Amino acid sequence: MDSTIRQRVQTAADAAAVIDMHTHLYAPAFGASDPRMQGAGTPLLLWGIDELLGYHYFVDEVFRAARLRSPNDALDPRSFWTMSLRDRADLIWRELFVERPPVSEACVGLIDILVSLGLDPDERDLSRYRKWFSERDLEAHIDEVMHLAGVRRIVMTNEPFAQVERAKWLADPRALRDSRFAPVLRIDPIVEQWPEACRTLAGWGYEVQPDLSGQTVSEVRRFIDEWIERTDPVYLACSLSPGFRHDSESEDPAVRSFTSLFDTCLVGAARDHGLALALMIGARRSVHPEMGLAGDSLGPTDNAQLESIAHAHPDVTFLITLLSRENQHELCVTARKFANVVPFGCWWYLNTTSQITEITRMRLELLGTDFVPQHSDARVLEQLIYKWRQSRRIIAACVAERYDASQTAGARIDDRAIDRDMQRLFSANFEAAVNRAFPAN
Ligand code: HDL
Ligand code: ZN
Repeated sequence: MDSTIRQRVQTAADAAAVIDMHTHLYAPAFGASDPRMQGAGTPLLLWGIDELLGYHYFVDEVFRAARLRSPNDALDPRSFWTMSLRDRADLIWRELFVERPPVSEACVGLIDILVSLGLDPDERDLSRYRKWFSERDLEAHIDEVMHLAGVRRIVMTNEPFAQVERAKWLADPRALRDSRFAPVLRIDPIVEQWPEACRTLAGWGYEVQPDLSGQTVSEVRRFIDEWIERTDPVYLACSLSPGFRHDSESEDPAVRSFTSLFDTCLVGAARDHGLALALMIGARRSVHPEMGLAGDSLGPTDNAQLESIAHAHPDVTFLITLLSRENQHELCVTARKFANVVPFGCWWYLNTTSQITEITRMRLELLGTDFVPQHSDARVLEQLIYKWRQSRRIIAACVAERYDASQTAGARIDDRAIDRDMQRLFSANFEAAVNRAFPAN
């Protein structure tokens, strides 16, 4: 490959500010963890070394490392979760970073974060890191992390069914506004756990019945409308299990219920409010419940269901990310068939060097640059740094390969075109998909 094209693309990618369209980060007004007082309250914005090491990706990995190191006194989830966050962080640091070189994506990512923040990554224990974070001013720290990551807007995941967050929105929604963050209304329970969601909504005063009788559908829609009004989301979102079925004619009443709620309430609200609907499909929740957030797995979904939705609602934009590697090529083909399907991100277990490379190459070959290549899914603030450095590097390399093929065929590619493509991939395609501009702060 022409090395200058590779460098020209990397330079343009590094200069392209990112709108990170899916994270689990929150504006500090929602309540932030405090590195000086771990475990206090129920913070929504997580940051600092203990929260970074407490990330559920490391929980998976420390259980495996401990079991293979000493099979007879393997970690037990019950005792693990009785440990304080600091003790869990100490254990994870020792097992995954001191006893062995960091190798996994999450481990290498943490090293990248420490070095980017000017810290020595070879500490035997966490005391120096804890002291450094305890002396940080959070507001300035957020700005520095966003600058290091090249992120100009952090899109949140706001969950009205989550008690702590619900209380914050009901108290004073205006106090939660922060120009660095954008809200999203995430309403999985309505379509993933309807019986429980029905009980919760009834408790909040909505006239809803498990069998959708009476005013149920209009009342669910009222709930969604009220929360759209309250939060002003940039899109609606829900996660769907891999086995979901979209079929209003199904013999299965559960499928008919799902389809009715989905079409009338979620898609109906998206259409009426001019919002895109993000569908995150493929998570099999709590296959190992004792592991908490680390207990979720995945499964392949039936792409025909997604095509049924896209065909039934051509006037609604669907932002789609699938969790199974096996579904990625099908998603590209579905997106070719339905322009209202916008693939996004290399989600969760796909957010690795090998998978980001494979998926981005596939998308560029089949979709050109008409997709949103990545989101961070960051749960702890400083993760933005490594997740975006890695993704920018890989996405730029994949785009440079396509430019190289294009130039070899005879096309001429100038720097303005490269800059424009990088802007589209890292922000403008998302703005177009949600039909909303995000002015620079
Ligand atoms: O459902 C989701 O949005 C997933 O991203 C889960 O939050 C998952 O736990 C996660 O953090 N993946 O990276
Ligand atoms: Zn997520």
